[in-house]
Amino acid sequence: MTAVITAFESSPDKGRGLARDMRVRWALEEVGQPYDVRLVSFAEMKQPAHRALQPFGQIPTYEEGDLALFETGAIIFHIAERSAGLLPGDANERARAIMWMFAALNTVEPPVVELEQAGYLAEDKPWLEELQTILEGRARARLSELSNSLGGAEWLEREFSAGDLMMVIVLRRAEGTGLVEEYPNLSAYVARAQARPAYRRAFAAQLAVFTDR
Ligand code: GTB
Repeated sequence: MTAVITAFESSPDKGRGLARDMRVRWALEEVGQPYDVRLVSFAEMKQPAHRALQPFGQIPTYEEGDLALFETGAIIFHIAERSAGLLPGDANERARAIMWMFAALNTVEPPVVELEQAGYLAEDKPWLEELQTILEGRARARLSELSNSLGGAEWLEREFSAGDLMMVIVLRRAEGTGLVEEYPNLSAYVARAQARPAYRRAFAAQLAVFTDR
């Protein structure tokens, strides 16, 4: 049964691969699992039919046979658990790869997204600049800690895993802030992941949604 994911019919990022279907596409490409995509408009995402799949009215969703999932962490964990390529076979190494998935989602992504969102949620507020300085400091602290942890290694653990996939996607969300570039090992880490054939196929597929119309 071919999995079906949902993605923006018209992504605000214009195909830069920043919307969250990109991470699911990438995971599917890494394990070689074919998938179909159902594009949804903003209006459709808020309709009962889509909310039955995703209670918060968001993309992406994942459907496969009787199974319907939302939340990219859960979707990628599900994909990674069932096929080789994203989680190590050794139980302890597997646990650490999963730990990095959570670290990406719970520890690194929130300050990165808060910084990004301040710009438009508070764009007309006189205290915006002050807030941005605070949020930038918080995001920088996390990236600095991540940079120290990665050091000169190629990946977060011995081999590439779903933890790296999630972390790289989160770091890409900081694009345009210049923060990742402050840490050459993080920049190189992102570039290394982006050079993976699976990443390139996923990126091309989501870009085609934008360019093919
Ligand atoms: N925690 C959920 C998950 O990981 O699955 C979050 C899902 C989510 O945030 N989905 C967003 C969405 O559907 C799209 S990806 N938003 C519509 C809504 O909430 O009404 C977030 C996103 C959107 C656009 C850009 N961009 O243009 O750069 C980047 C990221």
